[in-house]
Amino acid sequence: MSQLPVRPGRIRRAPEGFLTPEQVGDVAAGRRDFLRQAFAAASVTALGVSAAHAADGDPAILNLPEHSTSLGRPVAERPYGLPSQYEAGLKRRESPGLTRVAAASVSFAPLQGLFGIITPSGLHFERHHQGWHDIDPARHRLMINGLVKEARVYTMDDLMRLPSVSRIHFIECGANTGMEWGNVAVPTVQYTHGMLSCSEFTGVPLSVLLDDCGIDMKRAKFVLAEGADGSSMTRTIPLDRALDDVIVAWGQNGEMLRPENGYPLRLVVPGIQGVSWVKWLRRIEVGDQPWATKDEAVHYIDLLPDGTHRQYTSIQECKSVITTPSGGQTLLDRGFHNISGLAWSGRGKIRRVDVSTDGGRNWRTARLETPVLSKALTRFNIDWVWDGSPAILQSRAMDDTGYVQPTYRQLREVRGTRSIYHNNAIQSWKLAESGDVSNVQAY
Ligand SMILES: Nc1nc2c(c(=O)[nH]1)N[C@H]1C(S)=C(S)[C@@H](COP(=O)(O)O)O[C@H]1N2
Ligand SMILES: [Mo]
Repeated sequence: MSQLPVRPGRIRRAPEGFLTPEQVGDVAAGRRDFLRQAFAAASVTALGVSAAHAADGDPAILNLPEHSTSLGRPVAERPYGLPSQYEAGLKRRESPGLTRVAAASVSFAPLQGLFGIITPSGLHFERHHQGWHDIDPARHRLMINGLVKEARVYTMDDLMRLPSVSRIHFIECGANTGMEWGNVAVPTVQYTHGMLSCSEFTGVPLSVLLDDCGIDMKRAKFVLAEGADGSSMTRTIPLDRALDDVIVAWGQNGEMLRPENGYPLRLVVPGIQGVSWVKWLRRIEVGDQPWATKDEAVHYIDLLPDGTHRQYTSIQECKSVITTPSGGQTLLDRGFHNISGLAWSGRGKIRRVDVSTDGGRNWRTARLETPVLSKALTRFNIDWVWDGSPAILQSRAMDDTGYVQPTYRQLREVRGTRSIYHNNAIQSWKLAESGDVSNVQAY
């Protein structure tokens, strides 16, 4: 603490979206008060504040609270652990009115409240075209057919005997940030960027299964992945990619997948938009041409300014966003603040993230926190002293191909303003003198 240029700033992180003022208050209490107390405690030593003064604002130090003098709760009272009651505001949220039925909808991950790069499984975003199911793994089967020497049907037991790998990868829906093409539409980073999550996935490489069935290498060019839900979710994947880093996964963050994320089996297609990560995976067909299914011929395509559509643009290009401070949050005073965010690229590793606090006129290079992994979220941080004047905060990522995340102006020149998918523009957060942070597109 004593290294800080001025005393730490305080932030009210109540960006939970469409909350009532009372609920916002609930969220602001809890962890944030805990932070404030921690800072107050640090200032006792670092800044030489008198113990008497500290005692006023910090009863937990000099007056022992009940939890310091009584017996705590027993082990295994909760056989499966849960977050603290004080973290109840941190949850997935639906965007009201976005879709007509909640079975064909999306819930967004609360990026503003997450640390590091791993998304807790219970907060992973959800996107279902026809609802989710909790499928009995004993009855689930995966079939591989088409241009193979021998079509096979695997049980979960068959699959889980095979050599497995564990890899950390992000998944981003191609429609993430899709509401913002023409104008600012939603208030918080949960809604602008929350169709994004990152987990450690465990499973068998698809190449192992294809090898097991013996691909007809002369004719095979593509595979089709099919889900077991009623949405007929089917996506074409080029064979070279299918043989590269695609995983048939059952594990997510050390345990089985959550039902909402495809339990007991899903496809992990690193770097590729979420729709190809077929959940409740039941079939892989090997073929010689793309299938042009509904989810690739008319959905998940890019409308261009001349009115034509571009198909099969499935790589999630390099992108980043500042998660703290972000829309809906309030800086409670000027002084030191840590600006923190996430960067990712479907083509590889993040090489660099620059941060501007003046709407893109000046840039400073942020610290990339380890690990920096290919096709995974990367956490960045940068120190900042807010002088109390209005500011526009932006982050701009570069990946290891040298590609630089575009501004809205640059992206719209190529893509227009009426697309839905693949918006990877630089996000701007406006910080007002009042300390309130809001979503803007001034640049
Ligand atoms: N079987 C099936 N797989 C599916 C979907 C679906 O509706 N059914 N939705 C897709 C879409 S559009 C996305 S963005 C991701 C979302 O994965 P998640 O719900 O685990 O976040 O799953 C994909 N896989
Ligand atoms: Mo999606």
